[in-house]
Amino acid sequence: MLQDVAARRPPPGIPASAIDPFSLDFLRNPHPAHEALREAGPVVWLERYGAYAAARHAEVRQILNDPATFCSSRGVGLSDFQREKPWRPPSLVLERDPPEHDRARAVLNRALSATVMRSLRARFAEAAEELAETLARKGRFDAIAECAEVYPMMVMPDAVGLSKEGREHLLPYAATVFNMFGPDNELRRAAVAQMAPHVEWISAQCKREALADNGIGAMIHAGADAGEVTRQEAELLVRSLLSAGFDTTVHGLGAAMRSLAENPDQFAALRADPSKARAAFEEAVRLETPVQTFFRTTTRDVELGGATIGEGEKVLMLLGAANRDPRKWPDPDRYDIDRPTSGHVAFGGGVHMCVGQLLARLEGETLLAALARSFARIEPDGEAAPLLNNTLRGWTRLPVRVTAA
Ligand code: OVM
Repeated sequence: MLQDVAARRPPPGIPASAIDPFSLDFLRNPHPAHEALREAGPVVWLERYGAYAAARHAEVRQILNDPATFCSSRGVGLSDFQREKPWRPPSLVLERDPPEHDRARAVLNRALSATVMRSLRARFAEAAEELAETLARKGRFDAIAECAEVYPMMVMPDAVGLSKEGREHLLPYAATVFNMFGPDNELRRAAVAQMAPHVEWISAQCKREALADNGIGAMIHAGADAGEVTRQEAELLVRSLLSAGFDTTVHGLGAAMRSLAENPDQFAALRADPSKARAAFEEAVRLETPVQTFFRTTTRDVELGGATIGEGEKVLMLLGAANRDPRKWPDPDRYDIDRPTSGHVAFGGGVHMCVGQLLARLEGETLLAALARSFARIEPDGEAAPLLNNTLRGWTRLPVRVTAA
């Protein structure tokens, strides 16, 4: 198998790279390697995996906007579902192509619509205020364990309608899912070794009987009552929400807190005008890109970045690299809450663009506005520890010190 991959050569004109985007060194600090991959060319051959990679904004956009050529139904991790059995039944949205994708997507669109967000806003804002006040009194705390993980867990399980029992499975399950998109490395093997109890709890929570009858989970099951999807499909759509709706926002909120703590002028600008909270969150997800990568698989010969790629090839989209591409973003490494962030790919793009983006932004906006009102200052208070995950970028430790307003 490894020999197989090593023997494969890129077509003429495509630069080869020995960079491993799933190595621990890369994941600890991806920025130097992102730059190297962007500068190597519009498309790069990853020798280690026998796959292509796109690190520039223009090519990532082209891939996202052409789901017929760059398909998701063969898996959005390194594994090709045409050659390997998926580790769990494929997602009805993430791992499907139009037109089949669209019927399931419509059910999620409705359960995560602007109307539903309006019904959640008051409760989310209240929880954010409560947490921000507690943290302001505390003075020193870990922005991940005591804030970025706490806030979503205060509001989301209740909004979905989950049982009070077993909620501690949510974040480990999501971290597992995101590790499983990667290659067969130590992170993926460690994920496999500990996944069973999380997988079991999650599957049980997807059932209609396990969900409160007034939450987002029940709204998804209403799509089955209406005959839009089957009961079993509704369960898989709840699984999508539990896979993608928790860890992602933890790391989005963590990224925002880190960016604000490290850029006192930007926190001051947010304090001066808390209505910038939404923009401050959006710029943080551009800069840090909690979901760093997804693969696509080509369905035909296609021209990408001036070279031709054959059918059945895996192409890695380096979303985090595209979000710092200097061809697209002036001063790309700078956290600037007044920057126009439109066009960032932290939520992907095209038909698969994050179906939960309104929920993520609601969490980001309400939490950051509350922090801006409760804290006069926020600053780093020791060394942050990076999360090591095959897909997610974030921190496992982020000590900060705040002054109450
Ligand atoms: C899903 C799923 C899982 C992980 C991530 C994701 C970012 C979706 O099960 O549909 O989107």
